[in-house]
Amino acid sequence: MTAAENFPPQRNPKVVVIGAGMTGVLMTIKLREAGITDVTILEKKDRLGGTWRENTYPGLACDIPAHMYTYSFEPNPNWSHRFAHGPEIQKYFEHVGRKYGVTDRISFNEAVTSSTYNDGKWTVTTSKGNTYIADFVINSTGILHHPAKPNIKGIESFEGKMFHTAEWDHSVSLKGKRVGIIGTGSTAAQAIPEVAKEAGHFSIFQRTAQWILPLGNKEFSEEFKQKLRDNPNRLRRLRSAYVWGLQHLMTKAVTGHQPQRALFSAACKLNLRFSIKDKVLRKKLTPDYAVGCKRIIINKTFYDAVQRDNVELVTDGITEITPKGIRTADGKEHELDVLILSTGFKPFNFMRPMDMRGKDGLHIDDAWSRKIQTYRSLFIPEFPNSFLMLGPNTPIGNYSVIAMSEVQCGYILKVIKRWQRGEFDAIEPKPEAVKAFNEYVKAGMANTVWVGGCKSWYLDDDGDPILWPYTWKQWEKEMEEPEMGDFITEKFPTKIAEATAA
Ligand code: N01
Repeated sequence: MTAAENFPPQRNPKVVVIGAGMTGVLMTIKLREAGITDVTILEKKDRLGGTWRENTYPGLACDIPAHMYTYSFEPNPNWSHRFAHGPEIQKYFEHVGRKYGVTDRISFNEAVTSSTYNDGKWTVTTSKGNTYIADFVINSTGILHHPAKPNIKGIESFEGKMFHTAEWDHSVSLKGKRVGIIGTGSTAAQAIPEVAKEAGHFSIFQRTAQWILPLGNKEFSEEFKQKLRDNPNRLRRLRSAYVWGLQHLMTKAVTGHQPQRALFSAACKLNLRFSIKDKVLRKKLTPDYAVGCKRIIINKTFYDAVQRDNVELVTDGITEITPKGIRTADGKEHELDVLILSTGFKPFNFMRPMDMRGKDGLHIDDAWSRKIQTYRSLFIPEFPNSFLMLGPNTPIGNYSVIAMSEVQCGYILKVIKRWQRGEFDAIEPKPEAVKAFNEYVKAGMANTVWVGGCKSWYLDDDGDPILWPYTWKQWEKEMEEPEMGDFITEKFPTKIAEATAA
């Protein structure tokens, strides 16, 4: 550690954290641990938890092993299953929020309406009519929170009940009803087995088949949990084993490492071959793209569900939605009482529709009108002192977003620490650094499986994946220390005087 690093911080920045999901809670804890006390955390809803608060569909679970899907500083020996269910994860975040004194500091039901930058300061306004002035804004607004509803002819004419999986209507009973679901992605694969148990007749409208890795959701015994409680080393080892598995198998499989790719490919293909006996059904369920191109679905109940007597897999394209149901390309009308849209999310919205303006009034929609690009996922060019947690090219392919947020959090704190020392008042990436970063990311994409012949939410309009194309280790290493040569920094004399006077 250098002498400068030992020097006590001289300025206490005002920080606004937007969103109290997994990343916002984490960021608030870490800012406060770093001695940064002037932190405002704004949450549009009445509870923390983000995606785990929003999504309540039956079967909701996390496909990352629970002992790894935890903050590194708050391990949990009490997980009930290998892949924790949604309500249990929500409870975990609520527990962390209380334990670390975050919950009481969150301003709930306060949505940010605008954030505007001017000379080293952000002015943030909210739905409650409040205005906050901040030195830094941390956008912890999540990735998949804007449901994408399909633009299918006649959708507004449907006379039954219709809802998106992220807006599940629990007042609607499915018991004995004619239910339809559009989509067969990660969400649908979890919801379908549960809906199939309830529905009278269940039609699954599949546009594209998915590869499925058959990992069962083991329930942990009380005895096992007690052993983990009694022995924190055992809990650490379990977590490390999952970390190793995901880093060396899963993330390598999707980023161009052939042995791992072959392993996952074989596992998914054998799963399909041995789970589906009927050749016609198997053909319908066979994807025509490489394993991993779309997010690999981890599931052991989907194939059983599609083979139930009350379930029909419809692969003829949807031509329209009628008042009574769905019409497919073969002319058949599938009559439905309830239509579930499991049609995914708009992944490129990030913090929008917030009215966000950077230097010289530049609107975020204009900054990103041609292409969404950042520097190191966190910095939006011309939006100084603003960070975007889990931004584009964060390595999201089948890895824990908590681990990603922790790395990004460490990086942000290092930048803020330099501000505290008075090295600058404003920081943004140089245009050439943004260009170089995006070229570097793009260069790695050719080796990945995401460009393996499928359409997915991983790809932007140019067909460029928004993921990280290299290994997790490489990302972690590159995120260790901000490369200050990549930034434009500014000082504002009046601001320094103000801070010193304070
Ligand atoms: O959404 P998706 P998701 N007509 O975009 C279909 C995370 N997640 O909510 O493949 C007909 O993957 C679409 O068809 P196609 C995870 O990161 C995590 O399932 O485009 N069909 C597809 O089948 C995941 O990747 C967990 O041809 C239409 C489906 O709808 C992400 O969320 C659990 C259509 C959308 O699939 C999104 O998953 C759940 C149309 N007009 C989710 N429009 C964890 O366990 C769309 N489709 C951590």
